[in-house]
Amino acid sequence: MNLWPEETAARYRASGYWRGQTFGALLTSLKEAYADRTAVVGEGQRWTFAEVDERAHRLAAGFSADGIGQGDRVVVQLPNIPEFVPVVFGLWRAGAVPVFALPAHRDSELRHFAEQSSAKAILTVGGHAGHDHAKMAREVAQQQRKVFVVGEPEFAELAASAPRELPEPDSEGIAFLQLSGGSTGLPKLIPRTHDDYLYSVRESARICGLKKESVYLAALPVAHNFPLSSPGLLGALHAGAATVMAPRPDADTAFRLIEAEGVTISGVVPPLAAAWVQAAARTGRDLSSLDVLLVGGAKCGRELAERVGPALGCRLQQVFGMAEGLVCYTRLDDPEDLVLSTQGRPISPDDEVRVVNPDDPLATSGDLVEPGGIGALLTRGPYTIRGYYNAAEHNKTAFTEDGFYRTGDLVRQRESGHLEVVGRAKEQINRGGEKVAAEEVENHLMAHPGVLDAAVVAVPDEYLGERTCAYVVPADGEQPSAAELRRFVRGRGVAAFKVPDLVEVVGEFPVTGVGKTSKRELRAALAALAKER
Ligand code: J2J
Repeated sequence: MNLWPEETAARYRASGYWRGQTFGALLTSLKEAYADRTAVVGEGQRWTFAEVDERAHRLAAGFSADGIGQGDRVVVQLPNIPEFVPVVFGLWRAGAVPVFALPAHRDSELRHFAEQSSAKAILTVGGHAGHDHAKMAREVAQQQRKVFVVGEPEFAELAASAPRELPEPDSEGIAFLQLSGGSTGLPKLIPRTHDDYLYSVRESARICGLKKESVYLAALPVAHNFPLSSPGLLGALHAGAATVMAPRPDADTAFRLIEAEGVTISGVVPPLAAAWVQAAARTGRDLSSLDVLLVGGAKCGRELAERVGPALGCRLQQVFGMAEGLVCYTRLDDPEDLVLSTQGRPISPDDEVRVVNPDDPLATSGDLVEPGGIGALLTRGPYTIRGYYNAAEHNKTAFTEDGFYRTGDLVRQRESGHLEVVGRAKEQINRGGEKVAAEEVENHLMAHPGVLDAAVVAVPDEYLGERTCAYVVPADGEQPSAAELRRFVRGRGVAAFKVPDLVEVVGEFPVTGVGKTSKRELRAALAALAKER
């Protein structure tokens, strides 16, 4: 595993970024400071910091008695329910390492996370949004891994365990594994430490103006890096503020909760922001408590940016972040033009940003473009990883030799340091904030006996920004239909957002001169063609 070089780590400690605190210890100090204040609300529950703390202590003891201890990975697949909080802190206190799956993930993905992390257990709910998660987890776990199901009697028993002292994990060790959006075959796991993540959480809470009176609405699935930490659930907890768990992110649900709970801040992806903006015009709900709306995960165009504030009666804060680390925010006191037309500037004065030659996928930190020019974004800093988990081969190209992460984003940097995201060099489709790796979907398509070759590209979409289009060349004598291929991909057990929106079955790839040499060039040519249509 690549962590930071010791010299760099020493500098991050000396600068006060890394403070030697674990998440378990953080919760203890939050309980002391905010005992009777509400920490989390949802599903008819309302738990104070003291209650969350006690539940997390009991769960930690229960996990530990069940053989989950220091360094053990546990795949966590939970929707936005209050239990998310004590469960995750309980795992942290037991020394375990949550692997954060999204509720949308299906068996092939869950299996991949479990295998890739050598997980000892999978923790999930019975059912959610019409899907039997417990059944899926048991099928994936087989006899090799434990399965914990929130809501089942065995879990209730575990959650009632008598609290006991457990050894503190190392704050510079891995706290959890996040998922990468991915651009190659399968999502990579991102190792985040207590120290590095807590730094980003602490600063995010400050930059987004969170205080103990704030109320954060978790609209997006809370295991994702954005609603988890930008400033998200953890930022809210850190500030002593309450988090309201929205079961769904639609405007009706969100507006009902904003009114009922006096929500002051939330974070959404651009298509959701657009839906909220539209719905605000005809809602009967009182949204006056809402002060800040963060928009990010995909580019928020200027037109949408201009509408957010007036429509929702709040301030817009753009956020450009990644589970690998770097998070940029427009600041609440930034001039309007920067807020509307950039995706913000980095959290830390020690976030190093390099804008390099966009034509060379292996450009190094020295290959700078002229100031203000468009280039590929490289970054390293006190909360950006130096390598994916168990991925030595991939790490050779995903990072430069001097430890910069190749984000795959094309940006332009203003003199103020603010970044404008202008495009992408990675083989990924950003479907309204949900990331789809082209190669992953191509591999699923090519598993179909009627498919010779496939290339998945982004096509512009009015609502989502981008949708996926799969160009498919059939095998000799075969003619699979688009519907059959979409059904096939779905049947492989993948998140619904990865099923190609459009499938074009073609005799050969409709571009000449490319295709046999590099899939990258082929995708670029197909994407250009799809855009013209
Ligand atoms: C353009 N592209 C953006 C933006 C992310 C906060 C917010 C988002 C994420 C996230 C996150 C973008 N404009 N405003 O982790 O803490 C694209 C970029 C980036 C990739 C990362 C957070 N905000 N993106 O989206 O790991 O391409 O994190 O590299 O899912 O999303 O995706 P992810």
